[in-house]
Amino acid sequence: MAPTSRAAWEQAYARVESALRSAGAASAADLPALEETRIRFLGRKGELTELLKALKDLPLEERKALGPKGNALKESFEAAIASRRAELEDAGDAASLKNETVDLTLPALRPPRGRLHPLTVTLREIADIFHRMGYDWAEGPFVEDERHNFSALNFPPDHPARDSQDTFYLEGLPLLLRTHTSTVQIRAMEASRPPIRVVCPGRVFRHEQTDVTHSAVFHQVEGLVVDRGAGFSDLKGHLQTFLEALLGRGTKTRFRPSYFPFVEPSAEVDVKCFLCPGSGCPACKRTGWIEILGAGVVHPKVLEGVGWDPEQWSGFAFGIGVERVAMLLHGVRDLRDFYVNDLRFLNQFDEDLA
Ligand code: 2NL
Repeated sequence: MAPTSRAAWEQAYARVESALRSAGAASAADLPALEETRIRFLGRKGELTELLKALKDLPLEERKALGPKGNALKESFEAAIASRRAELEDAGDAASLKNETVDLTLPALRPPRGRLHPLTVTLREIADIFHRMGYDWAEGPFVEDERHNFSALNFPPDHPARDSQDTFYLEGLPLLLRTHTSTVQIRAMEASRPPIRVVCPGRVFRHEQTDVTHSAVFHQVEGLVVDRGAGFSDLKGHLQTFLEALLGRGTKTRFRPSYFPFVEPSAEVDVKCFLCPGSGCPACKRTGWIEILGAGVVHPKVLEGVGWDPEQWSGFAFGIGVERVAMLLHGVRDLRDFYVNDLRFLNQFDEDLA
């Protein structure tokens, strides 16, 4: 029943105030209980709401006297609700943070990590061995002139390697893509004076069809030593040292006569097959020997061509195919696997490159 007199309203006020005190906004156990209490008193039909509504039925003078009292009660209740709500919300945040703690003892996620291409690793491995043997490292341009690629290396003007069947020429220019890194050794000689001991690693280009052992783009490490009295026995010693460092101590080698226009005498070097016990396998084509590089004593014409006196200076040189070495070291059967960047292939080199 809505109170219609001042005394009745004050009685109702006392009841509501006492109920508020015993309901204890400040002691609500959780947010739903707090909301229930709020609605009980301040909902549309709440006890405090009704008390305030009842003011309108009182005479103006009494309304003026009692209104502030009712409003003060409402405001203090609202303040109590708000402060308890803040308390409960903070406690909730703390509890959920507790569930989100980080276990610092868990192993870390391993971030995906890039690594070097197997050809890069092989090229560096080869060049590093020569570096330890006192060789410098030199690089040069892919685009070359005929002189550095052919003439300075004693290729006669009608040599078939000069043909556009075998060499990529730049359209309308007297330039080509180098077919070996000997060009860099010519440049190194032109730029300095003897003695010299240098390796020239890099990419080379030949106009040929791609198959399991050939590619139009491949990589070489060439080496050159020029010194007083340097000759074939020094070549044999350096290559034996290199091949034992690359393939293991006691590696057996064999030098067979060969021909390259820029060296004389000239040889192809084989190593005892390390994949079969000498009985013959596909890698050694059933011969028990694997061809690994070409080499020879620098032709006097090559020294003369760069203005070095072949009466005073002599030297030796060699050329190593990086793809061929990488295939032998890792048992890769198809050279094209190196160029397609198939991760199923590349990931197999994980351990080597760790
Ligand atoms: C091969 C053969 C060879 C050379 C490269 C060379 C460089 C100069 C002078 C003389 Cl500047 N020679 N390089 C010599 C012999 C063989 O490579 O079959 N490489 C895969």
